[in-house]
Amino acid sequence: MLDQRHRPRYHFLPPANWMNDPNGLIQWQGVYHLFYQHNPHGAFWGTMHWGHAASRDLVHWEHWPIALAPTPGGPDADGCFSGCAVDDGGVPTLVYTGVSPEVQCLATSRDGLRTWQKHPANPVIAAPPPGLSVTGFRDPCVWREGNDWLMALGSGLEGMGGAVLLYRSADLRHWDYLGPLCTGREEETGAVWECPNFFALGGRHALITSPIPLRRAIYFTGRYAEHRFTPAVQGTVDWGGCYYAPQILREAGRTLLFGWLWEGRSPEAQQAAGWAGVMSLPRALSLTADGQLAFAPALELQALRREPRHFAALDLAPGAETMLPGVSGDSLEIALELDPGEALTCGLRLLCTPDGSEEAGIVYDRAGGQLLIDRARSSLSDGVEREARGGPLALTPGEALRLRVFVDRSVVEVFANETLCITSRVYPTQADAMGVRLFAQGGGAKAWSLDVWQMAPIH
Ligand code: DQQ
Repeated sequence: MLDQRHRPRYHFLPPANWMNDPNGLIQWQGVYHLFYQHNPHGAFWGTMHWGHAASRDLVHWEHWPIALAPTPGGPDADGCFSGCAVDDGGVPTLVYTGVSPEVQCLATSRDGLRTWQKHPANPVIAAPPPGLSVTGFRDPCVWREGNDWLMALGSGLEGMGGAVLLYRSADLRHWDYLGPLCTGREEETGAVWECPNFFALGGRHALITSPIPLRRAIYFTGRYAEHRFTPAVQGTVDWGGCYYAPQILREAGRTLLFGWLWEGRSPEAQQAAGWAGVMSLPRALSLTADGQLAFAPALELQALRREPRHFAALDLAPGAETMLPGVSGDSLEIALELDPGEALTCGLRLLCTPDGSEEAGIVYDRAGGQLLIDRARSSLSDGVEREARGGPLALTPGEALRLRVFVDRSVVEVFANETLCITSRVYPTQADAMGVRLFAQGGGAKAWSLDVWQMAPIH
């Protein structure tokens, strides 16, 4: 029943049915735990549960029993929405949103995160602050600050814009509202800020949130003092049009980010496939000198590399397509260092049929100062997304285009020159849509180095 043609082989996804946001990411006694919004009843959004998986290496995941299910008659009767996990003095604790209405709830585990007991006095926050007219009240992000627990809650203020509300508690069970941590203007950054993550990074603070209706995750970096966050820099976490509601995983010396990759095909096709939604690869976050977020695929992913192929100093003639002999596949990692030279556009084509009737392009567009995934010919099916997606990338003179590209059947994740990520979905129809080519147009370019690996499956 599960459509194998487009089902990723080294990205995490549940055995079947629907997945959306990553939830409750935590490392516990050497094991990574990944929870996720899950509908066990079908490949469509509804009856939100928390699915659960665990990993020792961030790459291979074992499916664990569902962690949270709606309790009939309870404050989460209509769904266990997104939230986080914390270590409450040795007790694993989930903090999540119950609906409807949106209220905040707790659950704890006494058997090593396997089963979860809901706090009898749920909800622990039963209503928005009096006098505040909110457009959302969900997705708690909780952290320790001195002797306090602090909670950032995704919200929006009627007629104003997205907001993160800040609460404080001594015991995770009784919460006081401190005020807005940060607010946005609706015309700039949307009406409701879903799934906030607030954390220290590189001597500053960062807020990552997913605003309605932007359909992408954005970030701010700036200063945090006296329970207020003042953004100085704003950016986009991923420009590919399918990456949403990411959550951080904090560990000693490293902050990782996982995001939900939604489908680019119709609800009917998703249900026919029997699954919908993929988890992004984990990416490590850092801060550039000018306050932007920088992204790098987690080092652990290198464990999946097989059959290395290396090419050096390939001259790309204008208008020519450079085939890579012996390179093909739909589960690949590609690392490319490309000097755009005189080319107007240059880059890679992936998932190419030999006759070129299907292919997806990763295109550097010099005049436009952008990097795009060109999906116009990525599928002969007209029932799937095929519009181009991309973001700004202005290379300075002499600067090479540096790409890490992860192809996994219907997922393409692109990391470019540290600060730009483009993750998109593609659905080729032909069995031989497996080729990789390089190209340059309007002038010559040079690939200084190109490495390609087959990626081992994790399922
Ligand atoms: N998904 C959850 C909400 C969250 C949204 C519900 C973001 O908690 O705001 O499935 O994708």
